[in-house]
Amino acid sequence: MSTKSINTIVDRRDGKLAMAHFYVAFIALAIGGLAGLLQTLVRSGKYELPWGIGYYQVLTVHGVVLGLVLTTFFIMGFQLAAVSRTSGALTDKQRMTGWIGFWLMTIGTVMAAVMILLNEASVLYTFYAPLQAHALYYVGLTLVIVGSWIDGAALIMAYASWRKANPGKPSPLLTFMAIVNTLLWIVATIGVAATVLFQLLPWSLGLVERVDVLVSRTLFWYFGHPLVYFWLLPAYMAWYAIVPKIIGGKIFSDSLARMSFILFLLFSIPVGFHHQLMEPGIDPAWKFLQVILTFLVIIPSLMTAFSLFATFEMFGRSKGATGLFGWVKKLPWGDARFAVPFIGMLAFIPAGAGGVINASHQLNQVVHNTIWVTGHFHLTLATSVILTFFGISYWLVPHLTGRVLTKAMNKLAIIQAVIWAIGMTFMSGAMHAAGLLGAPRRSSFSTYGGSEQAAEWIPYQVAQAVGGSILFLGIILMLYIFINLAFFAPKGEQEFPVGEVADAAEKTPMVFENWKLWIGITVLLILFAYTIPFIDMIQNAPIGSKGYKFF
Ligand code: HAS
Ligand code: CU
Repeated sequence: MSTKSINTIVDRRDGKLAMAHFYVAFIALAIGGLAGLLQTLVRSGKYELPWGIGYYQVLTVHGVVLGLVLTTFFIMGFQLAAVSRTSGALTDKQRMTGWIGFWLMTIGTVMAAVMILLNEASVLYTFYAPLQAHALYYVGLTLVIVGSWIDGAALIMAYASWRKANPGKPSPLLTFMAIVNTLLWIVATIGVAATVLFQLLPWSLGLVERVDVLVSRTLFWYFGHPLVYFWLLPAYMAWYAIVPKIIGGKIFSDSLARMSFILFLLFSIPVGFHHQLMEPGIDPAWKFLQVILTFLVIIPSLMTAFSLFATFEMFGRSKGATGLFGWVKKLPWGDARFAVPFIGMLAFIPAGAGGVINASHQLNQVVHNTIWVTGHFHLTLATSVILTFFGISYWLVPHLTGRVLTKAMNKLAIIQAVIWAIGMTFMSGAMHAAGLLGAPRRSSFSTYGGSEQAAEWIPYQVAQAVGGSILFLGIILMLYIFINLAFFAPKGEQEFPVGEVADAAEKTPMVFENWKLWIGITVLLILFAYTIPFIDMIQNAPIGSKGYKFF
């Protein structure tokens, strides 16, 4: 028996906590979006930054603020709201824990941001050693992570009280998914916390002179790959559990959804080497193993695609659709809550295909460190994931502020997504193409001494600036809609949609909640994939590198 009442609305006090996260996220969108525009303009070769601002400083702002800050804050806010909605209001203690997490993350963000603005930390969002930032930059990022752990603790506490009150029952799907993502995040962030606390921080404080670059990069990518699934899974939460309700259909299978999330927990982490395929110092046999594991982590995404097609088709046919693709016409194209995330899904087909290319060792030799990779993550993160986050905001923000998404805003939201898709087609398309011609990533404009090959890239860089400008227009529209929904839209009740499972689906088995089993296998896989290569690195360690500051 449940001791907490489960409402169809998020408790007002939990709503405030979630909204606090969203304010930071959308401020980050404004700052990071402006930085992105400036970068594409600089790279076109037609514009120079004023007041001595450096390209790499702006690039660091862009990556940190959008890749790390916007995402973490939005995800934590969304997960808090989703757990409160599906498992009942947080207790005072849980909510207080959430606020402590929020403030720690915010203080950390401000510290890191100040250091970047002072040009003390132009080391990009991956902060690869031997580039060395000011110690406060590392402290700031550590606080963001510790804060996110405390936010995560609030979620886990809420889940535990639901389980206690409902013995023997599977937890609500959205709560379950938020918990898997939180566990994934906690296991993954241990890697980045280790390199920051034990390597980068003592080194930037001058306590040690040298840093082992390979160890640091390995710990970073142990975290860096699951990081991308930490971004993706909240989008999948919406695709699996919310979009079916919005279209008026059913979730194809609760068990399949849970299974795919568990597979992400198992296979997200032991694959970091696919970011280090071109690096010396790692035995090719271990790279090969991690590439195989990478191909295993593609399976839950293919399961997701299958399940989405099934949901859409079942719904269309129930409305009388016939033929192979007749169901496409029955989908509610005029509803931004559906159409915007759908554009994200569509983008994920080429985006995911690009990922499979990256993961293939020989093809990685062609694309690694070229701007192709930048094109890849602007399709995955900056289109599929972010358009889904925008789509979530269109109902969640008014739900939390007691307002409604008006017809006019709904229309603007669809226009926003179309603008985004056009801008990204130019920008990401040009990045992919230029990457295949060898154009490097993480680099400012250069003619490379008048080289003929570099001249070939310039038209694509101009196309990127065109795309970047269109995208910036999209950001302004998004901020306008967000401010409207948070402060000015008419008062009313906006639904928080939660899907129901199709009648024909199998009953959900309890094995999915056997955390000892899943975390056990996760740890075993990590040990299997990383122990021997890690021992190799330490036993054959070079003397290490001094820090470099090129800014
Ligand atoms: Fe990636 C580099 C491999 C997915 C993000 N990736 C990056 C970086 C980022 C990133 C940020 O193996 C750069 C990091 C840096 O700064 O260096 N990636 C993959 C693979 C996948 C993948 C195998 N990446 C993502 C996602 C990201 C993301 C998701 C963010 C959210 N990635 C790599 C590799 C590198 C890399 C290498 C290193 C490159 C290098 O050399 O540096 C897979 O997870 C992709 C699987 C996805 C699919 C698609 C399934 C499709 C679905 C949509 C269905 C659509 C429907 C609608 C139903 C197989 C689910 C259709 C309806 C109709 C009517 C048609
Ligand atoms: Cu990866």
